[in-house]
Amino acid sequence: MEERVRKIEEEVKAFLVASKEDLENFRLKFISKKGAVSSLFDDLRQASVEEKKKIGKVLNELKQLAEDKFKHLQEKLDSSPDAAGGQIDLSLPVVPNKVGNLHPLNLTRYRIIEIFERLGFNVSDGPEVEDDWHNFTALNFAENHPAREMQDTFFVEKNPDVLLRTHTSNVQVRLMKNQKPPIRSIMPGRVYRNEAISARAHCFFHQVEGLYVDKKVGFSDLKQTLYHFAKEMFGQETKIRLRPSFFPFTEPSAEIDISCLICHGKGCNVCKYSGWVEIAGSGMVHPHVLKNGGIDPEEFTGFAFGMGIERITMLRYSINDLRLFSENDLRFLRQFKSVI
Ligand code: 2NL
Repeated sequence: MEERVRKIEEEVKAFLVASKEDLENFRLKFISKKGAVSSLFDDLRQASVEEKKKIGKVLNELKQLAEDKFKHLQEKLDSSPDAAGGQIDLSLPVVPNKVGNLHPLNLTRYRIIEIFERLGFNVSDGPEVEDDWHNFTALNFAENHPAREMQDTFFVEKNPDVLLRTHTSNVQVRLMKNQKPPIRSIMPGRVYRNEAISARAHCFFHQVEGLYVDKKVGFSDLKQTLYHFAKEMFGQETKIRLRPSFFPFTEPSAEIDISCLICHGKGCNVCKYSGWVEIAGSGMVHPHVLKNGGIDPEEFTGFAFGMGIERITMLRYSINDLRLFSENDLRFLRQFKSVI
C-alpha cells in the first residue's frame, strides 16, 4: 500500500496544469470524492492498526499536498491576464511605455553643433578643472583682473592655482597649442562662477565657444558666421546687431544681439522694450592670445565667440527661470519630448 501512496504522490507532483480545464482534471483525478486520494483512504480501512497509523500519516500529507497544489494553481490562473474565458482583450488601450527624452540644454547644444558642423567647424573638449595659466593668463587677463578673485572663481587650491574653469576658452588655448591653423572648432561645456543662485544666475552654466584661426580671417567673417547662426537657430527672418564691447582676449570686441523673437522689435518684457536681445560675445582674437597659443599673429588672424547655452535655450522655448534646468522636475523636463 505504501508503494501505491508514493506512486500517487509522484503523479500529483508531476501533473502539469496550463488551463482551467487541466485544473479541473487534476481535481477530478486526485481530490474529488472518486479521486485517487479518497480511494486510498477507502483502502486504508482494511489495513492493520499498525499500518493505519503509519500509512495514515503519509496519506494525510499526500492529501494536503494535492489540495495545496490545487489552491496555488487556481490562484495563479485567476490572476493571469487571460483568466476571463482564456482570451486576451485586444481592444484595451495599451499601457504607455515611458520613454525618456533629451534635456532641453542638450537639445540646444546638439542644434548649435549641427549648425556649426555644416560650416566646417569640429567639436573640441577639455578639462573643467584647470590651471590659472590656461583659464586666465594665456587669455590676456591682467595679473590683478577682478575675475581672478575668490568671489568670482571657485579655486580648488589658491596656490598653486587650480580652479574650476570660468569659460571654455581654456580648450581653445589648448587647441592652439596642439594644432596648427587652420583651426575651426567649437567647444561646448560646463563652466563655473562663484555667484549667488537666482532665476538669472547659477554657480555653473553651459557655454559654447567658437574659434576660427587662419590666414586673412577678418571681422566680416565673424559677422557673417554669426548672422548665419542666428538665422539657422531662431528663424530666417532674424536680424543681428553688433555692439562694441570689451573682453581681454579679443580686440576689437562686440556683443551680438538678435531681433526680439517675442515682439519682433515692438518692445516687450524679454527685450526690455529695446527690440533686441543679447545672445553672444565675440571679437577678433587678441594678438597676445594667438602668441600664447603658439601662433604667429603676423601670419594668422582669427575670430572667437562665446554664448550661454541656457540663455539660447530660454529664448528658444520661452523659459523664464534658469533654476528649472538643474532642478530635475519631471513636469518641466517631459515637455521637451518631441522638440528637436
Ligand atoms: C561671452 C563672451 C567670448 C571668446 C569668448 C575667446 C577665446 C580665445 C580667444 C579669444 Cl582662446 N576669444 N573666446 C571671445 C569673445 C567672447 O565669450 O559672453 N560668453 C558667454
